[in-house]
Amino acid sequence: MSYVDEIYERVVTQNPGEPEFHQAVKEVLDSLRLVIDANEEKYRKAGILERFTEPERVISFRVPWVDDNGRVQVNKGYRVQFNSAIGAYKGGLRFHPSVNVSILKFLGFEQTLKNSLTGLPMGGGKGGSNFDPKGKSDREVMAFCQSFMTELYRHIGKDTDVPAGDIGVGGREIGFLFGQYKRMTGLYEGVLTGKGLNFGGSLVRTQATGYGLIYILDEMLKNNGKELTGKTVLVSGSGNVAIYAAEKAIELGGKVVAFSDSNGYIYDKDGIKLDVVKEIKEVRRGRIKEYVDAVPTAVFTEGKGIWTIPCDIALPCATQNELDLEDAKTLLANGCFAVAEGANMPSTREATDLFVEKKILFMPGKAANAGGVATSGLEQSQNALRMSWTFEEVDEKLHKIMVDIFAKAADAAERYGVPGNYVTGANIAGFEKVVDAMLAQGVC
Ligand code: NDP
Ligand code: 2IT
Repeated sequence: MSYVDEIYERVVTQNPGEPEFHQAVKEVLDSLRLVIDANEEKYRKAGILERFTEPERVISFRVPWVDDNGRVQVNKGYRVQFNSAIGAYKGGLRFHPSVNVSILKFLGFEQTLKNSLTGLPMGGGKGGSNFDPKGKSDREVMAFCQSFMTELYRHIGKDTDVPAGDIGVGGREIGFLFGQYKRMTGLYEGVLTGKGLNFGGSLVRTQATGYGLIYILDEMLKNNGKELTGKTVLVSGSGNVAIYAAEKAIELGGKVVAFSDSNGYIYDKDGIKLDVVKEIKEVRRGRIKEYVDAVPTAVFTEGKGIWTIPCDIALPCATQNELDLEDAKTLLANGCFAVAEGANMPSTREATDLFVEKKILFMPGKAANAGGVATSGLEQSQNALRMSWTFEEVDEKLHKIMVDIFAKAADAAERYGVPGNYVTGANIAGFEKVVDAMLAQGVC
């Protein structure tokens, strides 16, 4: 049996009931076959894949907090410290009722490769809780965050593990978490990224994932003789990534006609008015269906179905496995020629395979959404320097990092004889750096 197949079986057997983790490992290992086969003896002897697919540490803890009725609630808290070969653990925290070990391991595994692609010295980690911030008061969110950090603080630090935001964790939550870390440790340090601008946050971090997604999309289009101007764009989700992807896409001449959330999707044939979406989502923390109250010519449809809207470019920016094989077929049938993933693993394996087979322009999440963590890395640099750069300085660095990631993925795809396959290219380019570091550091 090949080393790849052997390791995949081992991962499935040793991590039962973790479908998202299995899915992420399989996709990556399958696309690394060429590299692994070429180095099989060396990698086997060093147990590279056994180590690469096993998190260095999974921390799990109880998070008790008191709700507004005076009742004690208990949630699960986790931090997965996946791989520290090229730097201290780095990755977001997700607060969503679906959070479990499988999802956090898939995210930590992907993060390791993503962080490698940025070219910055960051290892991979991810954490979170099954806490649902929806419908909670600010005081309840604070109580939860303080309790979460009261456990987490002993496992993190500016040179050991630096969490940030993800689904359900934005500026408000990072602020509460930072305050509690400072209180527990007495340290004022860059232990979290995505902080407020007046306490160590970086300009552009809020916009970074969405802007970065459009920078790499634009680069991919240009390199293939296409452009964003005049193209119809679908954006799923309506959170941090979705909003700023749409903002930059519109700035570059694209026409964004749809957004969604877990209740349904809106279609505005005249082009989404982003200030309306921002008011609903960023100010009122409302639902996307409220858009049609402000823009009566737009239509809200309950449930899934955003990918049935005809488009040129699709940007899934909500969550894992939100775009399946049927959706992929529909997009292709409607003439969609480019997909860039703002979310982590939003396309199912079958959907991804179809996009690659049909040779549309497809940029996988670990490359396409790396602008967020890259800008977190820039926030860490500014904190270490006790300085802050201007918006233009950070934005320029982000742009360059995204262009470089495109070049790395394109180059690795060429080198391994699959030009234009950025899935394989991104996985190989991310993996090479991590594996070289693991080999150099011996058995650890
Ligand atoms: P937010 O919490 O700001 O927004 C998430 C959006 O996705 C919301 O509109 C939410 O709808 C929707 N959504 C989440 N879960 C589901 C679900 N199970 N079904 C349907 N809709 C869902 O998160 P972000 O924008 O930060 O994250 C979006 C994606 O981007 C995630 O995959 C995340 O891992 C990834 N990402 C984020 C980065 C960042 O810097 N924030 C960096 C790189 C990747 P609702 O409000 O109804 O739940
Ligand atoms: O998935 C991701 O890359 C993030 N949620 C951002 C992580 C970070 O450390 O900024």
